[in-house]
Amino acid sequence: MNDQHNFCMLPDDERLPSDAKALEQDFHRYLIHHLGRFLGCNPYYQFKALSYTLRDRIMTDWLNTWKQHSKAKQRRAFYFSMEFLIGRSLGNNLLNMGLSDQTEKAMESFSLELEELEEQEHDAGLGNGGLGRLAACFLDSCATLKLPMLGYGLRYEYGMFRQEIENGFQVEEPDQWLRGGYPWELERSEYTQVVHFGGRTEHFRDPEGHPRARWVDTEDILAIPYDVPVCGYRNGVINTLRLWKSTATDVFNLAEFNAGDYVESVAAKNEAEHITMVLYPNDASENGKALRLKQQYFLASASLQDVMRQWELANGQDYSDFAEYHVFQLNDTHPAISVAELMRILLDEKKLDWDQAWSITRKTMAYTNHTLLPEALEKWPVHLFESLLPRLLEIIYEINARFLKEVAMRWPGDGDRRRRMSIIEESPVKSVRMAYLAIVGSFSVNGVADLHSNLLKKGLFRDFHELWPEKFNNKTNGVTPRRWLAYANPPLKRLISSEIGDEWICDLDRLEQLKPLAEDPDFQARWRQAKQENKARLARLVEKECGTVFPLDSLFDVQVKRIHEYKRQLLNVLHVIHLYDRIRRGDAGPDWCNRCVLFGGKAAPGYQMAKKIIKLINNVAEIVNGDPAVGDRLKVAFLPNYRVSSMEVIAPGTDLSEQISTAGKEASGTGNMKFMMNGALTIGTYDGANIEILNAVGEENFFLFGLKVEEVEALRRH
Ligand code: 26W
Repeated sequence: MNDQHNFCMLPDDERLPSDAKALEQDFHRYLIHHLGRFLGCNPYYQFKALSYTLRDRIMTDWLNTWKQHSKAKQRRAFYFSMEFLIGRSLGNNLLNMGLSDQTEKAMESFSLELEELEEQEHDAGLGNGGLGRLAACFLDSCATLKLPMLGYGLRYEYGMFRQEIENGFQVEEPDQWLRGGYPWELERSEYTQVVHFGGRTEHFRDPEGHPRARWVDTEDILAIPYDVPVCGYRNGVINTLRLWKSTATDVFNLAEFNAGDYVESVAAKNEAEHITMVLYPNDASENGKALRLKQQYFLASASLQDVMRQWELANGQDYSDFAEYHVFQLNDTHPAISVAELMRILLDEKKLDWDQAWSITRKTMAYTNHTLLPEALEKWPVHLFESLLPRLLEIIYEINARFLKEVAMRWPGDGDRRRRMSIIEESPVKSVRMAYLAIVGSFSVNGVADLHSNLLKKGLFRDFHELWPEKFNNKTNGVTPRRWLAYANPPLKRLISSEIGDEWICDLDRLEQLKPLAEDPDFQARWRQAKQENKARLARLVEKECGTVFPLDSLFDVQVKRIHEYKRQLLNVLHVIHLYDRIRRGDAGPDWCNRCVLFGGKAAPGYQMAKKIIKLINNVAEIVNGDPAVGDRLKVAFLPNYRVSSMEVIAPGTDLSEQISTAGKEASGTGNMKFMMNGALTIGTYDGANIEILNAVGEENFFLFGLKVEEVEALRRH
């Protein structure tokens, strides 16, 4: 019944005190009375006690923000993503809540180190890489900008696998991120939704004679939401990331049950839990995997039903101006089935007619494309839709029929174009082109960097750009300065703030004010000091994880990202071999610059070439580091299990950022931005957001090399 509608905003005196003393008391109470541990217990429980202590202080703003966003006629945005690469939350939330100092003090009274407690937190690794981390950065930025954005995702039991390196090879281990309990989530089972699969459809006319459809004999799965707070930067706004967990309905097949095989009937029921069991660890494609399609529909259906529930609480069944107050941002094509699901709910459940439903859908759906790789453009075989989502397939066919009429009006008789643009690909396997469903159903389609968006308009989506040029736009990626500079790089944060104040933390353009200091010898010395501290921290991590000593006066040359042929880790390691060869043949002259080359990144489990590259890097590291003739002139290391919390240490400690993808392949990149804002120099190709970074910092601060997109295409044609 209640959805926080029945009480007004919490008054200020509802807030808990947040002085060091109060934090100490609550930490102590949680540890003893809630977790039943003594002070000298395993630091993991101290981390949990501190997290609960902080979470208590998030609740008032969280409730008030929710209340604020639930008002009638409040325009809201919803970010639908199969991936949210959150990483750790404790340090980030302390920073954004402005409680770091008093917490540090509170922990000192127990002679505990805050940083050590933060290390106890298991990364929430609910994503593969850039796309998932961008989603998390966007949520942070929307909260800081006070934008009412609600994130919808999946609460995978197992996130991105843990990467072990055994004898130089990648080995995947399950990610047990929930084993100790996730202190930040709040179960909201009162908002459970039902999601349908399978079954068949029936068509009939309703009392007013309108054609209607119903989806019957379905297997129903429950979707239970868990809310994770998203703290704005010291602004009283706590947005929400709502993650769905799948579970079996409590409906039992009595026949089976009575037959006495109770255990089997319970076991059979619980395959429903598998939908959100594991994140797909590929960042290329999962075409054809039924479970992946189930995950996508599960996310779309539970989320849209939840949005309608909230709308109806404040506005009743009146959908006439629903579109004015909602935008659904589709993070790649993974949630694109939302276009058809919104239509299904509006048609079959809210009893709207097609044109009304389609008008709402077209005004509320927006699609972000993150990749130019053809193999990442999702296509689902029609036979999968027929068995899993028959009602959705009918709707997709109708969307396509109406769309192709529009195409035929615009280009009469152009059969080839029809085939090219159809949402349904007829051969080799009859399939649904999810990117086309997303484009046809959206009012906006954006790429994630200037070059990328242009390549979409000229290439991948050329036909659609000719039909709807106004739909296409660019939104170059960004990264949150809170996590990636203010939190990750304390020495540089202090230096910057000592010169230009703190406003840059929420308004990064203010870094321009540092320009006059670029030539100031005192500032340069303090800047180098900060870099040295960060390099020492990174060197400690490398020594701990790889057993390799990185001398601090060497150049730290870093490439960390998912292993892909287009990202060209191979080119990088061939350069390392070249350097080694120069040393061996006595060509490391007086101007030689000692260099430590660091690699990191996971390979998709099935990507054999990527796994071979990891092995090669480890082999080269073994040879180079083991050769007494090399000394400190060259060191190589492959850091295992690269993840968000690794990058928080790596970016600040890097001198040279390797961004060397084949031009035209990296849609944008976001690591390039994290390195740059932490003071690394970039060596890179004219690709993705590198181009915009180059334009921003000037050629003298960017080591550009390699072919441009046009040259690559020309070379490929020979
Ligand atoms: C399993 C299917 C799948 C397919 C593609 C999962 C994930 C993807 C993503 C498109 C891969 C990805 O993360 N793309 C990256 O998105 C970043 C954020 O926009 C960009 O900065 C990177 O250039 C892009 O490779």
